[in-house]
Amino acid sequence: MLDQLDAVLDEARAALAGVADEAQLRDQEVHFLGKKGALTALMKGMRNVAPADRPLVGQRVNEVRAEITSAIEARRSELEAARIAALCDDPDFDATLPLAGPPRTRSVGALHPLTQVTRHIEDVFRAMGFHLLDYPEVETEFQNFDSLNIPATHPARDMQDTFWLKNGNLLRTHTSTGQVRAMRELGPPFRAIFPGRVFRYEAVDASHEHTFHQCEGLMVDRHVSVANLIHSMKTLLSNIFERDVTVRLRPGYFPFVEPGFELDIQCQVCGGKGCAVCKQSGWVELLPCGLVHPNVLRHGGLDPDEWEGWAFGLGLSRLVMMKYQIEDIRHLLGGDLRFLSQFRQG
Ligand code: FA5
Repeated sequence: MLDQLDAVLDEARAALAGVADEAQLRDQEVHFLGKKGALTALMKGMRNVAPADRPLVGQRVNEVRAEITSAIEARRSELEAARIAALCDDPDFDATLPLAGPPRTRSVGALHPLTQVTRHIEDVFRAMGFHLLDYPEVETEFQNFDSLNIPATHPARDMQDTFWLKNGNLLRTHTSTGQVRAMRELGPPFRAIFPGRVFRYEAVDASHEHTFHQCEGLMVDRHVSVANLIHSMKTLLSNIFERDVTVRLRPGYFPFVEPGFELDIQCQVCGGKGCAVCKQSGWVELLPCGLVHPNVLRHGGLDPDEWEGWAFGLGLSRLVMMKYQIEDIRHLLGGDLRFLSQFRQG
């Protein structure tokens, strides 16, 4: 039995030396170590070995198996090294190409629909002489509330549920935080937009996210008018939708504007019939606005007897929903590529 084991080992070594590629190597692996292989066949003869000799023979079987296994691995490494060396010597070999399988198509990224619409808005307002500004998402309580005529005791603070940070700062609940910053930075007269992400601690549904996008518009001059504000908003909407959309203007209350308005758009998802997005009303709140409150101008370092302003706070995420008739706001930041790939351009 021991002689037979040595013979199998010698046979294996000779066979492995003659193996030319991985396929042949696998054949030999099966031939010597497989379930029906030479070593297994030998082991069946164990029952004929005298009981006293079995431990010794068993140990030798294990040694032979280990030696054949390591000889196979060594041969595998040699073959792989030889294959790579041959490739390196081949002048036609291109290491950047996939080695096997069908040719891969390159997947091309695309701008997120929110980014596309934001850029469109920026173009429209830049053409009308507006600055493009960018402000922090982490803000002070003063900037988010007090500077906008919303003192701590004001019930309007409850209108926007807030994510507070441990250090007393907060995640901005609206882009209006930039109003006073812009007044102080630019000095009047000026006109500016500041798009960005905002956060609210509120229940999420088809038209409400905890993280969404707004775009603030602000114009300060000696004399501004509601007519001018409405014209700017109409220009925005006609450029974005490139089709007629029905809107309505109604009075709205915000402590930082006086008078204040709400511009609603007829729901583009259901065509005004009523759905989950518009909560069966047929209308979606889109563009609150108004004339800047004198207290806000004062916080911006401006004399309200000398300067006037108008502002709007566009619900940018909702605008994207309306433009593309998206039936749930949660698709926007959900990260599902099947959804996003629909907005690939060109
Ligand atoms: C504001 O945030 C004011 N800062 C807007 C403003 C600016 C008024 C300047 C006057 C002058 P409001 O909370 O209504 O207002 O939000 C503005 C818009 O953001 C809404 O009309 C809506 O389109 C959108 N919006 C509000 N909450 C959510 C939400 N949870 N998810 C998605 N969009 C929202």
